[in-house]
Amino acid sequence: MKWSMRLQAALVLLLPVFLVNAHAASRNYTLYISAGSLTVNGAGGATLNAWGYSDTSGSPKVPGPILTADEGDTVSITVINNHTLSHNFVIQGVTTDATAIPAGQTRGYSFTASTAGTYLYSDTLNSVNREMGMYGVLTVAAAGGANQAWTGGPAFTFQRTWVVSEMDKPRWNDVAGAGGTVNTSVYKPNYFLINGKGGFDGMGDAATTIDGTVGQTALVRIVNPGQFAHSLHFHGNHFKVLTINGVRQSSPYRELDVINIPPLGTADVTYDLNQPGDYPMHVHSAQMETANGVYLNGVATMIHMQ
Ligand SMILES: [Cu+2]
Repeated sequence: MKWSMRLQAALVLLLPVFLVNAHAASRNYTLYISAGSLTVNGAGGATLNAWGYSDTSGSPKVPGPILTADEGDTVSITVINNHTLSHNFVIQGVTTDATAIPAGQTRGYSFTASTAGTYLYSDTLNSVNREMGMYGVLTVAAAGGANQAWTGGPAFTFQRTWVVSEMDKPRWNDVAGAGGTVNTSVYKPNYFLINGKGGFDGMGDAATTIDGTVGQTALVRIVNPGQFAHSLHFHGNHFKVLTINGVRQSSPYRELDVINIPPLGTADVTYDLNQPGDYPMHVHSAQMETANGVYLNGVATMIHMQ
């Protein structure tokens, strides 16, 4: 092959890469707000009244679906309120329109995903709406979808998103679900969730567990839409703290084995898979390892290294 032909072939191969990077995509999402239920299985488990966002009409998801975009993408989100109460939709640090969406109404949101990171979306009208399950996560990847925490930032092999939260079934979910008025001065949550799951469900959930081979790095995006702080303890290895509440930390990154995420807080950490074995990740509060006071349940997952 002549050099000119080789050059031409190389250019043809490279062209799509440049096109992908040069042209940000448009992302369109539709979220439906509805009332339904959330079942926590296992010891002390129960079915709770819940409200939430979903990508399908019918029943809520707790948490809502993970919305994704790459840095530079244009994102359009349509929120359809199929519930009997007003709600809203705010992506913390990204959107500012907190207008209530009345029952039966629809509202649109549009923005450019300008900064890679992890963002909480929720209903900000009142704490009851959020407690009932109205929250989820937007993840913005590095430009072009690169496996980097941000463009040019620390690299990872795969990622997980952990949403940690709590619910007070007798005082909040039962009351709000029955159309009553919650006395918000008393909050004694008795259900503790990771990605809407408790105990063995969270420990066995493929979308939640860190599962890979030695030498890989997991990016873990942690979001707390709850009203209690959650202290997450990783066994097996320390992790590096890359961001706290969207603020990028500087290298060398702090290495910890416990991270405390306050209400409405977020953090991105990387976890290097360094030794074969199976290790837990749980919260360092005994109460949060229960469901309705019964052990073992609550916020937990597993780290599997091969
Ligand atoms: Cu521990």
